[in-house]
Order: sequence, then structure tokens, then C-alpha cells
Amino acid sequence: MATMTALNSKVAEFTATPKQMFIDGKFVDALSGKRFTTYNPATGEAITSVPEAGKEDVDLAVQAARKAFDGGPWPKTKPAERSRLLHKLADLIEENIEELTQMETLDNGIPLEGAKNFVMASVGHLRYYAGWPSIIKGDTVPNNIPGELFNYTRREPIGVCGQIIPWNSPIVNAVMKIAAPVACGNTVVLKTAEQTPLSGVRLAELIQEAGFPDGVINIISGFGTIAGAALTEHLGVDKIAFTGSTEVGKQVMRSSAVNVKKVSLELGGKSANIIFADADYDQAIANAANAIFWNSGQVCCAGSRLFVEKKIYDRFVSDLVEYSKNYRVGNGFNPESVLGPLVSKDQLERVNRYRDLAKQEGSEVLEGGSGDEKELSAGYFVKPTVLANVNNDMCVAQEEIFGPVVGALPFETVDEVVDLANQTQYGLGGGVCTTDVRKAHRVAHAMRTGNVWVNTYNVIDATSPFGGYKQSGIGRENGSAAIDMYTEIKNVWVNLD
Ligand code: TXE
Repeated sequence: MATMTALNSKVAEFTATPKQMFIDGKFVDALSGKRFTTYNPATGEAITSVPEAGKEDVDLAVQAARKAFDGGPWPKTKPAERSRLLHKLADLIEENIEELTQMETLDNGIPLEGAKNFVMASVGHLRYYAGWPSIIKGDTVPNNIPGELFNYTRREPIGVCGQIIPWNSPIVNAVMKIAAPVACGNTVVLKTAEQTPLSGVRLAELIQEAGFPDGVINIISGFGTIAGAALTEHLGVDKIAFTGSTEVGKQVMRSSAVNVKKVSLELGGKSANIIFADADYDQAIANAANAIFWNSGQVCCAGSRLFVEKKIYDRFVSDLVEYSKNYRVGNGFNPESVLGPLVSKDQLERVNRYRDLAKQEGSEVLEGGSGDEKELSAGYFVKPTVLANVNNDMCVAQEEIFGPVVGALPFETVDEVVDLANQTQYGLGGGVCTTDVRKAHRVAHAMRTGNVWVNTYNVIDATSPFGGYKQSGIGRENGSAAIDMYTEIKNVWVNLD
């Protein structure tokens, strides 16, 4: 077994003390004094503890964000200054990249290389939105009303944004919920996921160091049913952006109705990845594997339903299992690991329940991957798994598993596979592998999903809209779509007569 990468001294120092949360520019404990422990999913060992925010702490954070918004400094801060601060935060993340990478691996489990990609994606995201403040603008609008009327629109910030994130890519999730709203002049209260609060605490330190005015960005740690719910119910919050399960997303919508908050949701998926017989075979195998196994399948748009044209189905499924042996599963600090553990014991139990259910439903469970059994028994690991002989009505083909488990389904015609791909409550991602350009676009247009990848998969960038059709969500993050989502449009009429 390769030697594990040593823990960076800064990370060791950081985790040696209990952490606090960030409200109104200061690091504080919960008013109740309650705390909870965060664990390393590769070993089950405690890392450190963070405050457990209650309703009263959420209230303080919302008040701080209100103060920074209502007549406060942020909406009036000049665009160039907002850009400078976002770039400054990106610089600080870059300066601390090794430390943040290790924190992600420690808390979430993802191997160091993947964790570094998360941190770099966060930097890219901040830099992209740092370019926006000076170009967020309204229009002058021609109109048909008699007389001389000057008619224009303004794009104004919405107010206080309550941001709730999951645990599957903690630092990227956090930055995605900060950069765009703050670029638009909003203020933010972000609740991190209870499984992975660590990088959020370090991010808050860097936000403080960057010099954002107090209360513009508040980061709290706590549980969904308490702190998350308090945020969605709070009358001082103007907008909620939530990423998580569809079930909780529905609850968030219901609670947000109390003061008609603007709501955007990025929810679950059961995305179809379609492999035609005319695809570049080796590329399609690599694509199919990456689509589901990257980050151990804990990706909302993971290609968890793999449709393979019947004439290559048997060979493709067996080659995919063979290919998956390249995925060494293990502790993220082991440089040989390609896939880390699942984030928690709950998530491990959930994925194992689905693997058992697959057998009961009559599919064949083919396990691939590789790893050291001693290392694997220490944490919440699942090897890459291919379910063969799945049909689209089975639970394992309809419910989100959120692990490295793919159901493989055969098909014969384009119309049939488009129909099957769309037979799901979800509509987040989709993939098509073919060398026929007409077929590629035809299928891409017919898929009822927010994102489609042709001969690639899981490509997400700050520049490009991301979000779901149907029960996969409301609204789009990233790109100019997020600017629309975090601004109100005001129409002003001026009588010039
Ligand atoms: O998600 P939750 P969980 C899916 C995936 C996974 C399943 C369960 O299938 O297996 O959900 O994961 C906060 N009011 N996804 O239980 O519960 C919670 O504290 C307000 C897909 O972790 O949805 C956390 O911060 N907030 C998904 C966040 O919501 C509440 C990523 C997500 O938790 C709340 C994660 C409430 N009542 C899971 N209850 C994706 N789209 O990527 C919980 N929260």
C-alpha cells in the first residue's frame, strides 16, 4: 500500500481546536452553546466540532445581512469594489489551495486530486462573477404609449439570500451560493451541510481577511430541520437558493411561501446516458464510467441510467465492469485512490439498500473497482457497481441512489430511447455518445433535461447555465442565468411632457 499523504501542518492546527461560525463579520458560538462533531468518512474518526445554529442564531445572521443590505454598504458599493473583493477572495483561496484541498478530503472523503479540482473550480467561479458587477445593467425600452415617456429598466439586488447547500462538493457548493448573489449586490446567509462544515469555516476566515463589509456574507453551521428550516421560514429573507434532495426541496418551497420568497432549487436527478452502437467505443466506455463513478456517484447529474444499443449491450456492460477495475477505491489521502468513501454512514446504508433492492428486483449486480480490504473496512466505501438487466420501471432505475451504482438498459431505436430517457420525474442531465452529428443533436433536443453532454459528461463551468427540468429544480445557476436569478427587474416610466 502506498504511503498516505501527510496532513498539512496548517490543517492539523486548524482542526485541533473547536470551530466557530461567522455572523456579522465575527466568529461566534451558537447562543445555546450546542455543538456537533464532523467526521472523516474514510475512517469514521472525529475531526473537530462546529456550532449547532438554532433559530436564534439564524435570526442574528439574517439581521446582520439585513443591516448590510437595507441602507447598508453593500448594494451601494461601487461595482469595481465588488469585483475587487471577489478577486481578492479568489486570490486568498489560491494562496491556501493545499490546505483547503486537504480539508475537503478530510471532511468529504474525495481523493486529493478531485478535492483540488473543487478548490480550483471555486476560484474560477469567483473570478467569473468578479467580472459581472460592472456589466449588470438595464435597458431603455421603446414603448407605444401616447405622449413623451422615457421608459427604462434597472436590475436591482433582491435583498437577503438564504443559501442552503449539500455535502457532495462543499467548497464549490458554498462559492456557487456566494459569488453570483454578492456580485449583484445582495447579502447572504449560507448554511453549510451538517456532514461537511469544515471548508465553510475556513472560507469564512478568508472572507474576513479579504475585507468584505460585516454582514455581507454570513456562514453558519447547523442541521437542516432546525437551522435550514429557520432560514426558509424567516420573514427577513427575500430569496432562498437550495441544493439538495427533491423531497427537502418541496419542503423548502412550502416554507418559503410564508413571505413569497423567490425560490431557486437544484435538486436530484436520474440522468440518462445514451450509448449508440456507432459511438467511438473506447471513448464511450470511459464516458459511461466517468458519468457515474466520478466522486463515487455523489453528483446530482450523474449518468445513473446507462442506455446501450442492444447490438453492443452485452459486450459494453462487461467491458464497463472491466474498465471500472481501474478505479481504485480508498482513503483520499492515499495517492493511489481514485474514488473515496461515501460521505457518511447514512449514505453508505442508503446505497447498500439499493444494491440489495436491485437483486430483489431481478437485476444482476456486477461489482468492479479495486482496493485494499483493510483500508476499505475502515470507512464508508462502495466499489463501482454495474446493474445489468435493468428495466426502466424498476425502483433502481427511477430513484436517485447517489452512489457509484449504474443501471444498464438495452434499447433498439432512437425514438424508443428518447422516450425511455424521458420517463422519469427528474430532468437534470443527460448524455449521448454517437459519431452521427444529426442523431446527437436530435437526441439532445428531445431530452427533457437542463443539461446535455455529447461524447463527454459532467462538464460544468461557471460560464454556463446549470439546472433542471421537472422535479430536478427551478432556475439556473452559473452564467448570466444566475445574474437574472439574483436580481429584480424594475421598470421606470418618466413623463417628459
Ligand atoms: O439531503 P438533504 P441529504 C439527494 C441524494 C441523497 C439524498 C439525501 O439522493 O442521497 O438527497 O441526502 C438541508 N429545511 N441529494 O439528506 O436532506 C441540509 O441540512 C431546510 C442530491 O444530505 O436534502 C443540507 O444542508 N434545509 C443533492 C441540505 O438541506 C434542510 C445533494 C441538503 O440536505 C431541511 C445532496 C429542511 N427541512 C443530496 N432538511 C444534489 N442535488 O446534488 C435538510 N436541509
